[in-house]
Amino acid sequence: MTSKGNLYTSYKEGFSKNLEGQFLFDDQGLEITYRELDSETAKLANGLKELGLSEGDRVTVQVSKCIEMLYLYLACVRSNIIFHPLNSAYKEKELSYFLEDAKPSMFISNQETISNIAELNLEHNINNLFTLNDDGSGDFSSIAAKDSDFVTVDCEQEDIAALLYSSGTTGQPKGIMLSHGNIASNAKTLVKTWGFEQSDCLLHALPIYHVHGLFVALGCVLMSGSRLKWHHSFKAEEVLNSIPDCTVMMGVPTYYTRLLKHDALNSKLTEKMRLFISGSAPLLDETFNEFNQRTNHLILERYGMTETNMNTSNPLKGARKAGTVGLPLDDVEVVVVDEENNLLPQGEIGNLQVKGPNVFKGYWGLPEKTKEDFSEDGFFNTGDKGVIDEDGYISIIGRSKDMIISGGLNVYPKEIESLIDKIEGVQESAVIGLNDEDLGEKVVAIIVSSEELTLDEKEVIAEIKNQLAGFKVPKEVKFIKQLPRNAMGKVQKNILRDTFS
Ligand code: MLC
Ligand code: AMP
Repeated sequence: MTSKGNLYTSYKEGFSKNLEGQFLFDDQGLEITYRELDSETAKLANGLKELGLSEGDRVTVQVSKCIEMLYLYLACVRSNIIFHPLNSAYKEKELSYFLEDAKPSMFISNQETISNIAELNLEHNINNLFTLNDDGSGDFSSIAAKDSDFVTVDCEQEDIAALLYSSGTTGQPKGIMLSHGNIASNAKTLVKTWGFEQSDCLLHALPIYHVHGLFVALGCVLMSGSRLKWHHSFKAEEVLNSIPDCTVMMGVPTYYTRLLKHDALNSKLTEKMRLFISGSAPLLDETFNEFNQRTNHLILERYGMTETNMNTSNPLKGARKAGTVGLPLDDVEVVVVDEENNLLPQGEIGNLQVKGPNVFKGYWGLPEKTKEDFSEDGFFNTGDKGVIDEDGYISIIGRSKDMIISGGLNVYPKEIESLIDKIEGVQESAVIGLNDEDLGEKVVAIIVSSEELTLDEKEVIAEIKNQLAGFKVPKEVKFIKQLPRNAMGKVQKNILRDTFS
């Protein structure tokens, strides 16, 4: 039976030449070959079938980064079941929203979350609940069947492989439907663009609940049959120790600024490395230059987003220009347009739009919103502002969306403002991103409090910390008498940024 449209089939085409070779290893003695990967994911896919899951069902997983999660991702892909990963930092309120919206047939999380699931009062009933704890314990292991033969499901390239949520300027987070074809085409293009070969070894310290660590990093390895060195999370000292074992590293800019703080980072340490790639947030020129001085490597910056996978990249061979995100990938079209969707000439700043096989199928259950974000000629409006230089290189100049990127994670001010506004004593608030040496941008809350009640920074931070994932919690709170507003009554966040930076 053929299964040409299935993403796993494309992955397997890439790694089948190295079936007996190593796929993954770590410093604790873990080693997995491609054959093991193939049979473990087959057992899990058989298990999902025995539990009655069928094509198009959602499987939500909220666990720390672990091999089981990686197996589950591939088992879902093989079964044409939609994989829905969540940041393990999300708190109850955030979690309930995702579970109500995605309506999964299966949810896997740690013991505490699964035990408390009744308290979420979900309207949607989840038939299959499994536990997987940080130490690997839990009944997740009972899902896998004994049979390690599984014929990867034949499906259309258009079928949805994964659902990843991202918020927006207004409203609740939206489920981004990524198809088998979106993920496969992008991974294939990246393998070619970045010259991945079987002899490569990727340093993998990224989380696997986002496009970057899940599709870009894993995709390049699987499609080229190369290896990866697995890190549970990014810890600079551990990553430095792994550099001599690897040939490629992918990271957000914070990874590079943190590595630069260590004297051990030098050209001797990185001599076997052939490529350092950065993305998910802007890489500062000074980071690019300092990294080059210390290691002789020019970090290759690329640009993408959850809705589109990767769009542009500085070249493997050829000039890597600091402050730019490079050229459109081979199969991706990038244009800069004005507010009326008219194409702008080279050198003018405008809205960045993209088109290609990498671009998502739409927002889960939101056809109208999907339509709004695409132009009539099928380009997706990224919400980023950009400009193209005389050599075709693109620079991201800013964002039309009100979004903060902290350590590579997106934070939407509205979500935090609406919680702050509910705190007794708060009249109104504005949440902004201020430059931060470590995180790129840090979340800062500006509050106008009522005269009768005195509030302090600690109280506000504690209140938000109770309700939202840690990366969204303001690092600082400032109190002012009045928010600056324009003639339309809109808060002028640029003035606040200038005042407090
Ligand atoms: C953790 N914390 C953060 C944070 N991550 N605060 C702000 N921003 C972040 N990104 C907080 C925690 O809540 C905690 O707070 C404290 O920091 C320590 O937690 P930690 O888990 O030990 O943090 P740390 O290991 O330092 O993590 C920072 C990080 C990590 C930068 C290493 O966030 C990370 O790996 N980021 C990468 C994200 C990523 O993969 N993005 C790609 C998105 S895909 P407290 O108060 O409890 O101590 C995408 C598309 C594309 O954008 O183009 O790629
Ligand atoms: P996400 O919604 O997490 O996928 O984040 C995507 C957003 O991250 C993009 O729309 C950009 O604003 C930003 N981004 C990703 N890569 C880069 C980069 N190299 N430079 C600047 N911004 C980036």
